[in-house]
Amino acid sequence: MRLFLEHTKRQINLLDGAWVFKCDNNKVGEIEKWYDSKLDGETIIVPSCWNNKLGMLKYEGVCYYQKEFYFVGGTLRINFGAVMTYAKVYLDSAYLGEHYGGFTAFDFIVEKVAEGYHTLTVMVDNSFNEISIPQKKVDWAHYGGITRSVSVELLNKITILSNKFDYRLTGNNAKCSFTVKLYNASNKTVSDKIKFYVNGEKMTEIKVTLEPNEYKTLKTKSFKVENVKLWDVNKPNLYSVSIESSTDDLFDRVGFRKVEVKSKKIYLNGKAIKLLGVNRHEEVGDLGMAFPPQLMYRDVDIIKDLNCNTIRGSHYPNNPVFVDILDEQGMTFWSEIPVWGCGFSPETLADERVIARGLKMHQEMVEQYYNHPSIIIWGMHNEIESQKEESVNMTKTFYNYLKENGGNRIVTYASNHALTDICYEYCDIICINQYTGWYGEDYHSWDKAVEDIYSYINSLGYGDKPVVMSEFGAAALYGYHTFDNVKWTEEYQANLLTYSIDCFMNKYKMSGTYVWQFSDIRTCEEMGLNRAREFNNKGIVNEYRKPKLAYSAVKEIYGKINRIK
Ligand code: ADA
Repeated sequence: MRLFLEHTKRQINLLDGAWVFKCDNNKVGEIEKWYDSKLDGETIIVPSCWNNKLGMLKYEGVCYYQKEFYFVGGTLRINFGAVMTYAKVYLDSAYLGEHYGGFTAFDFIVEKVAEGYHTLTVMVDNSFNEISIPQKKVDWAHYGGITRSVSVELLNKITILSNKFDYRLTGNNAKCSFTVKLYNASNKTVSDKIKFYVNGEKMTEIKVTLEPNEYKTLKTKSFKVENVKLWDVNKPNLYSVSIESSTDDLFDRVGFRKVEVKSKKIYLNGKAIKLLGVNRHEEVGDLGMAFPPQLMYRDVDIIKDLNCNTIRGSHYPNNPVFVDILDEQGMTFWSEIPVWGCGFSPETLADERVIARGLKMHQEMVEQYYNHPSIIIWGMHNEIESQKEESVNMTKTFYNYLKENGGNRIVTYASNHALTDICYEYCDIICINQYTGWYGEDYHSWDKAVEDIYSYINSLGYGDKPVVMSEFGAAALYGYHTFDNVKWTEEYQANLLTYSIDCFMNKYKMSGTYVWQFSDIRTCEEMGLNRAREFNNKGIVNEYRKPKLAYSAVKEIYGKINRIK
């Protein structure tokens, strides 16, 4: 699902709604071939997390999902928005394939499907092992299920499977090209003319001939779009781009903008920008990570009211609908993959299988989110042991891939080893997670801590890289107040955040801050007892978006910084 129609010619059947669901506690589903017959289960609504079924809050393991649908016959494409975390998919008992990774879309194309009723069965597994990404120790709840939309499509002759739109700006003139992946869905050779449009105006066309069921990736010759209106913070100028064959089309939206990093600063469209943001998990109350689109709008409204110009999608690719909203609201975004922190041992970080899996997640993220103008930062990983040799290969591999393939974006990672990190070579901006005043000393010692950070960075010769505080904050229990400045109160959190942001932005003129975090989120037992309610309580709103005192404190200081800029 997107905020606009991606296809007008293609016949699409959304399979959201009631599915049959059965928990496979004893892992007998594969042996008993549950995908081979009608699943004898209960009803679940897709998309959702199975954790909000009573009794399943902490379920980790396998469940089966099944749905019957009618298909007119021909070449079928099945799309999954996201399944947490591992999926094996069957159509009418035939195995179609698998996908690992809970936060990106995947699809299967099946040729020569007969007209009539068909059964789709999905085995979903959210358990962990030594090469899981993330690992079991992670600071969010272990959700499972089909968490984003599912659809089936009829593909007809030459279809357009994907579109990557590239441009290079000189002033307000853009030199552009499309790279498209085409597929011939018929069992005959087909010739066709593929037409490419920007805002409805035809820019170029290509004649193609594809053999039966052939895939082909094509890049158009470049063309100019003159006097473009740039996409910017609060100026979300979007252009519609589309590709058309005789039998299919594909629509997307792009924005023209330029991100640069030079002499300690981040520039958007030639102007230095201070990133004022929050970290946000795509998680809400009892619904977990199957986040309803209307509430996405509400979150963005709240975050705009907070005077932010950026959001970090901690710690995984967010629903494309959310990123569409940011595109059309002029809010910048940091998108990352769930290689999260202390769950990964140094050996795991060096494990080629983990690096390959992480790289695949980056590839999927780049392919699926490439055209979004709001994404100005790719995040490689978060709080890994980047002070240890074992992290270097992973960081370098991810960095090289993203620099080469990620488009005009900043590439970085969030380090919690500010004074010992050995990977700063592989990032465009240095991003620090540090909780002075919460886990560590008094927050009044931030000034010294920041000076130490700068002197370490300078000593390595990276003094020219902008520095951003990608996480800092304190927990506060919603509604817990005091006359004294003590931990867990709303007052303490508000005071700590005001002091910290003032120190980072006003005193040390850093390039940005991302408060940890926007809302309280459910977490897991592995995080231990300092997670009261088994929640990460560092939200400046609670899990139902009720504001804590810190909300108005951050709003005030971000508002003032915005005004002086
Ligand atoms: C880390 C981590 C967050 C969260 C935070 C905290 O910085 O990246 O996901 O766990 O710590 O609350 O301690």
